[in-house]
Amino acid sequence: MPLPGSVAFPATCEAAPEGAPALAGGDAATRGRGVIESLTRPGLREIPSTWLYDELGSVLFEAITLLPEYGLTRADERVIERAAPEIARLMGPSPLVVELGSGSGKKTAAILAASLELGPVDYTPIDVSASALEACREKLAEMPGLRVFPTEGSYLGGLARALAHRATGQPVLVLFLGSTIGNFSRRELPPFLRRIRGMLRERDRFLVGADLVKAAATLQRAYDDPAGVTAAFNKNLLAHLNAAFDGNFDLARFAHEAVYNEDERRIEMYLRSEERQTVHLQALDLHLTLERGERIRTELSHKFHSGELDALAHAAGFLPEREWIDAEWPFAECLWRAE
Ligand code: AVI
Repeated sequence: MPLPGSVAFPATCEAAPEGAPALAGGDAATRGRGVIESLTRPGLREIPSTWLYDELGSVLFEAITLLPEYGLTRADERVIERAAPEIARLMGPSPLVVELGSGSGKKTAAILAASLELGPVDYTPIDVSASALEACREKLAEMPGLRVFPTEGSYLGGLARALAHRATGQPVLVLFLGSTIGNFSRRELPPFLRRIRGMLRERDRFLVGADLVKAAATLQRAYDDPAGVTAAFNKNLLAHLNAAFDGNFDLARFAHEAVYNEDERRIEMYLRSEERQTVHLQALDLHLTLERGERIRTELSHKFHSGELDALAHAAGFLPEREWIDAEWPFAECLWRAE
């Protein structure tokens, strides 16, 4: 990322939630099996959304965050800026801040700066992208009193490694920003949150950013922008598969589709086959015949109600402590305390 900066790989390893981003690295064979299983699933062809993020995919995602139609990232940044002093105060001096899917660490600077007013801070950005971590380290290198420990890998594996280095009594703040929680299926999100909680100690905190429900037309434009950046981001997933598995997906024969599913309160992204075609992924020994109009689902992006977020916190063993909402683009930053 997310990626969100760069979100990572995938739905098939470590906990394997359907449609979930960045849970794990995983070896090539495991990743390949995941692709075969999801692409050939009867009734719903799917490719885990983590395949959206290779080097170009991460750059395209960064471009999405600048689109006038995609208000999410700017809302996230605004709320964090506003909430940072209070979060720092609640955490107290010298915390360990761990960020899941840090990307370039742009949003986090406000929290770190507020915390540094109270004393030194340890910061562990976790991301699957080495280049994003390097950018993050460079960006934050100038902050006096900040020690940065970039960790390449999955969310949960990276968090376990970061926590192994916490000093005695050091308070921990885990950040999960940018509404990456929305990219998990509703079924798989609660166990993921419980696993995070299980790794924390009482009074540690978890800051979660979540995009809220808003007008369907607004969401539709955000995920199907007129400049076609999201379409390029979506189609690049096929190029990523081609490169990984010696495939021959022809991107020109697919169309980007983003639909807001009101019942499920989520954007669903698809790639629609524009004609009947057979695709070959040689390294997987997979021949795939797609009918004209047949769709492959590539991402879910859930939108939340604020009460629903509180329920998720309680179910995972957290106490919702504070919530900040952006006035311009409904987006919530939730601070949950482990209890
Ligand atoms: C990373 N994630 C929170 C983004 C979202 O809004 O669900 C990914 C994205 N997909 C299309 N546009 C942005």
